[in-house]
This record gives sequence, structure tokens and C-alpha cells, in this order.
Amino acid sequence: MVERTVIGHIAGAVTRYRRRVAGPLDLRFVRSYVDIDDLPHVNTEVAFVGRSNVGKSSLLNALAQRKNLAKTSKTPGATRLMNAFELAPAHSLRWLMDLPGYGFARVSKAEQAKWATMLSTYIEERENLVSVVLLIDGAVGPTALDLQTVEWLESLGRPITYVATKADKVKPSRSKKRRTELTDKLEVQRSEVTWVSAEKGTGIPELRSRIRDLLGAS
Ligand SMILES: Nc1nc2c(ncn2[C@@H]2O[C@H](COP(=O)(O)OP(=O)(O)OP(=O)(O)O)[C@@H](O)[C@H]2O)c(=O)[nH]1
Ligand SMILES: [Mg+2]
Repeated sequence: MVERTVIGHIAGAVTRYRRRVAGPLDLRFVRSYVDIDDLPHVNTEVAFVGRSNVGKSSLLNALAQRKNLAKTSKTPGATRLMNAFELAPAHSLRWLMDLPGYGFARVSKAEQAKWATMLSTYIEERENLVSVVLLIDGAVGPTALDLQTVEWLESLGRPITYVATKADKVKPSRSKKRRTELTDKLEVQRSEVTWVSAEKGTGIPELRSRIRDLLGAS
């Protein structure tokens, strides 16, 4: 009887621990920004960066286990502004930034240039940006543009957290080869890439815990 109570106690503690570390991120939309000068000081921040349509906003929703926290779309170019989300508790100033994607050819040259300037100014100047979460399409990436982005981030000394998205689109028979291909092109260890599927939930608990760690919220 006593033994059962102890086991129950331990099981409860383990469940609470798992929820705290790997449970949904409690995120609240703060607001959208166009100008880096309008961004307030925060304690820690991570930013989602990647090709347009790679799945940044969908991933944010999966991490929070919310359907429409961030706007997603089949058509590239859904996110046009810098959208800030705060991790609870409120006012602890731990932020997650959803950014417009790069490499979307169907918007005008002028619009592309505007986004590129916004993105580069943000990455170059944002204080307390602890890591760039770089999303790469797991089925096709990294593209030449992804590799250029890696080079640019490295030249700025920005730490990168690699995430391969849409894992569900890779056939199980190709999975091993695809993973090796992706890490070889990125010149990183396999353990440095978190494979996720926003659709199926693969890798989401691991990434939640990684983001909590980065933001100092674990
Ligand atoms: N199969 C599959 N599709 C996904 C996954 N994640 C996102 N998608 C789809 O990919 C498309 C683009 O997703 P978004 O999350 O809007 O992509 P984004 O990177 O935020 O795009 P921009 O805001 O344009 O930069 C949508 O049609 C999503 O449903 C996934 O894990 N698996
Ligand atoms: Mg988006």
C-alpha cells in the first residue's frame, strides 16, 4: 500500500516535470513590428528564420498547441511583419519572434527588398537574440539560399538552432539517406538538427524543451 503511494507520487512528479519541460509553450501574441527601432528591450529572444513557406508559423502554432496563434498559409508570404510572442509568465520578457520568410519570388522586387532590409537589420542589431532557429525544409533542403543564410549568420556570430521541417513528407524508406544528406550539406552533426513535423507532432516536445532552455525558462 505504502509502496503504491510512493510509486503514484513519483509518477505524478514525472508527469509534472514532462509537462513543464516538453508541454505546450504558453505563448501570447504581443504585437507586430515593422521597424526594429520600435522593439522594446527584452531579456532573451529567439527568432524563427527560413525560406518562405518552410513552416515557421505552423511550427510556432504546434509548439504552443494552438491552431491560429500565428497566421499560416499555403501561399508563401503569409507573414509580412515581425510578429512577437511572449512566453509565460507575462513580463518575464522571454520572446519568440516569427519573421517573414526569404526567397519568395512572387512578391514585387520592392517588397522583397523591404523584407530583406527588415530581416537583416533585425538579425544584425537585435540585442539579447540568443539564437536564430533556422528552419530548413526536411524534404528538399538546404537550398543554396539556406546555405547563404547559414554563412551570413555565422559571419555575424549568431548561434543557430537547426530545425528540419515537414518530416512527414519524407518517406520512411528515404529518411536515413535524407537526414545524412541534409547534415552533410549543412556541415553539422546529426544531433544538431531537430527534425519536426508540425502536422504529425514529431519532434515537437524536444524542440519545446530546447527553446525553453535557450530562453532560460526551463
Ligand atoms: N506536410 C506538412 N506541411 C506543413 C508542415 N508545416 C507547415 N506545412 C504547410 O506548409 C505551408 C506553409 O506553412 P507556414 O507555416 O505558413 O510557412 P511560413 O514559413 O510561416 O511561411 P511565410 O510566412 O510565407 O514565410 C502551409 O500550407 C502548411 O500547412 C508540416 O509539418 N507538414
Ligand atoms: Mg509565416
